Amino acid sequence: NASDEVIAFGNGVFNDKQMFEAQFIDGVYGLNDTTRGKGIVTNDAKNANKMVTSISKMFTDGAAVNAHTFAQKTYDYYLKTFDRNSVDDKGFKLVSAVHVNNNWNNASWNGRQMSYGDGDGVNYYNFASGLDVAAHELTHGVTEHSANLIYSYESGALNESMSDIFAKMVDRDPEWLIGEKLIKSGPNRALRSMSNPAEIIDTRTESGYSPDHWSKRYIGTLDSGGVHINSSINNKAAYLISDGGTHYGVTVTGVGRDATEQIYYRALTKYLTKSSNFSMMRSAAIQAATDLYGASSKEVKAVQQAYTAVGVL
Ligand code: ASN
Ligand code: ZN
Repeated sequence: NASDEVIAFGNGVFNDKQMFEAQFIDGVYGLNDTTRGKGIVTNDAKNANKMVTSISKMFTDGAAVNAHTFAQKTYDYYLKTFDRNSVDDKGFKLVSAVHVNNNWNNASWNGRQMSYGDGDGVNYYNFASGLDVAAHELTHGVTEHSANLIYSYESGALNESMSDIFAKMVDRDPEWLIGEKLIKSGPNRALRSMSNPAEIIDTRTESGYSPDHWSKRYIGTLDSGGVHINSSINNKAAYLISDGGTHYGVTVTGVGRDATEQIYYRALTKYLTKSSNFSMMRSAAIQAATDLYGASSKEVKAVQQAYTAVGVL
């Protein structure tokens, strides 16, 4: 019942102050937001997967506070930016589970809900702590309900890249790092870098770093054919379209995030299909930019330059 809806409070994993819609029912407050789509609910995997509750309006589970508010922020981003009502554009109920598994160093989308691990506390902090992680996982839902890119090899790398691209559009991180808040210790300062993929050590590749060009793509079978590895090639293209730069001698004049997110959203929801490859991604982005800004626009030029810069023709 929406009339039981209240504004509640809490601190996130890093003591970030959050305010959010919750529900007051049967004398307790619960992380159930009935004001967005068909609802946003946050559950506790360590308490029989029941909804996270609190006897006061101040919630004390930082992971739950973050998972709940970040799902709300991502929902609001898709609604405001693309007039999309949740992952299926029909208000799909957004359910998150926190404290999943033991010391789990990951987060996931399984087609029905998001899950967040607490991290091992040694190399990683709690995976619910990053807005970009929530936006990444939720974008897997958007992709599933649009292009539905098959999660292996090139189409899988594009699927991963879409999640990274919109993660950085939601949080507007000027550094374009993925999962930077999760890192407690280790050789890298983030899981991935969209601005400079080659700064990230990745022992699975021949170079030992994440690929930033088609010629450096990973062709092995690990990671479902390198879905989290080759995503960096498309990530770099998206970064160049937005912010510009010179990469392997090719100069791109950036057109900013507002245009870039519209181009990728239109490509994802109108032109890409489940078996699209990188070359088709280039064509889809050019077509999307042409629809939105015209064939001789600076946006179309930026897309062409960016994909040429990463070796995708
Ligand atoms: N966090 C990862 C992802 O969203 C989980 C996975 O490996 N599928 O891609
Ligand atoms: Zn992913």
